Order: sequence, then C-alpha cells, then structure tokens
Amino acid sequence: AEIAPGAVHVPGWLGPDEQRRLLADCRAWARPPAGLRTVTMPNGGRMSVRSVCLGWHWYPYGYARTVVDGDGAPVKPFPAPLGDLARRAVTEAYGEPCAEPYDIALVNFYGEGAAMGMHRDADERSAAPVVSLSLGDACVFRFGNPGTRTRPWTDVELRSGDLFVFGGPSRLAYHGVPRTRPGTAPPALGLTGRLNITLRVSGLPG
Ligand code: MD5
Ligand code: FE
Repeated sequence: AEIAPGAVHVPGWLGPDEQRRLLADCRAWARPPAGLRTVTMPNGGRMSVRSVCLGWHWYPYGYARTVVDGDGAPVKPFPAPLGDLARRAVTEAYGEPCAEPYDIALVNFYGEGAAMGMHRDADERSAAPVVSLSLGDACVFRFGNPGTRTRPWTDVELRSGDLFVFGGPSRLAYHGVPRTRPGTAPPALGLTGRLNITLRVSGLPG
C-alpha cells in the first residue's frame, strides 16, 4: 500500500523462514567488537533503542568506518546478501531497482518500553530510498511530513516480516516509533522485543 508518495508498505513480505534467518544474522552482528550499543545524543540523552551498524557506523550526526563513540573497533562489513535483499525490496515497492548500491545496514533493537522520537534521516549523501524490515513485536510507526516534527501524521501498524520503503518525496519525512506492542511477536520466531533493519545508500566514497 502507498501510504504517501514514495512510501510503500508491504505487509508480510518476509516469510517465517526468511525472518528466522535474518534474526540469526542480526544476533551474530550484535556480538562485539563493534556490536550492539546504546547511542548517546549530543545533549546527553541516551536512546532507548540499542543499535548495531554494518558498512558504516552511524553516530549523531554522521557516518564513520569505526565505532567512534564506542569501542573504537572497525565497523563490520556490509554483507553482500543484504545488498541483494535491498534491491529486491526496492523492486517490490517501485517496480524497478535503485541505481546505487546499498552499503549501510542499521539494526535497531526495541526492548519493552523502547521508542524513537520524531526525526528525519538526513545523514546520508544519497537520495536513494531507505528500506525498512521489521521482526518480532509489532509497533506503531508514525509517518509524518517533510516540513515539521508535528501533525499531520499517519500511524501505521508494522508487524514481523513487513517491508516499508521510503523514497522520493517521503525520503526526508519526519517519522518515529511511539510504541511497540510487547508480546505480539510470532511465537515461532523466538524474539522478545522488536528488531528493525534499515538498508541505506551512504553516498560516501569507497
Ligand atoms: C524503525 N527506524 O522502525 C525505523 C524504521 C531509524 C528509524 O527511523 O532512523 O533507524 S526507518 C523509517 C524511515 C526511514 C527513512 C525515511 C522515513 C522513515 N520516512 O520518510 O518516514 O526503527
Ligand atoms: Fe529514521
């Protein structure tokens, strides 16, 4: 379903086996060095989600090749299969792939009570669509507008296996996750909480 121009939601895009495989990969990526960490914002606040980055390390507000605000380790490489997955996702949403190769994955883990305030993803130097995949507990995803952090917005329920692609005029829209729905993960997946994987194009050299 097209929620707004360029914002395409595909419920249940990943089947149960693909969800289990992706979860197992996320657990491996979360291990140190350069594993799961808590991000501290410039104002001293800590994000309630915990994150691991592949390809490029995101920190507020930029990208680096090492965990500049953590253990200092080199960021794990971006796995080629995630590039293929991003290409398939964009083709599913728009009918054709993106010209630029994907080179960043950000994995966000939402434990009980975790949320993400309204923000824009503006640290990439590419206008390529952001591919979002959800695993585990459902959540309320709040899709706003490019001009203000405030209304109008549309709340969309995201569930395990859902794909969301944000491109075109939606690429720089404000968005957030006001709440998850604890206990709603598919029992067979074996995940308590929610994982979101975003695939991005950095637009950075090499
Ligand atoms: C999440 N993560 O569900 C979301 C999914 C983040 C983040 O917001 O920054 O890690 S990504 C949603 C997204 C990305 C780019 C543009 C838009 C939404 N948008 O225009 O709404 O954990
Ligand atoms: Fe975001």
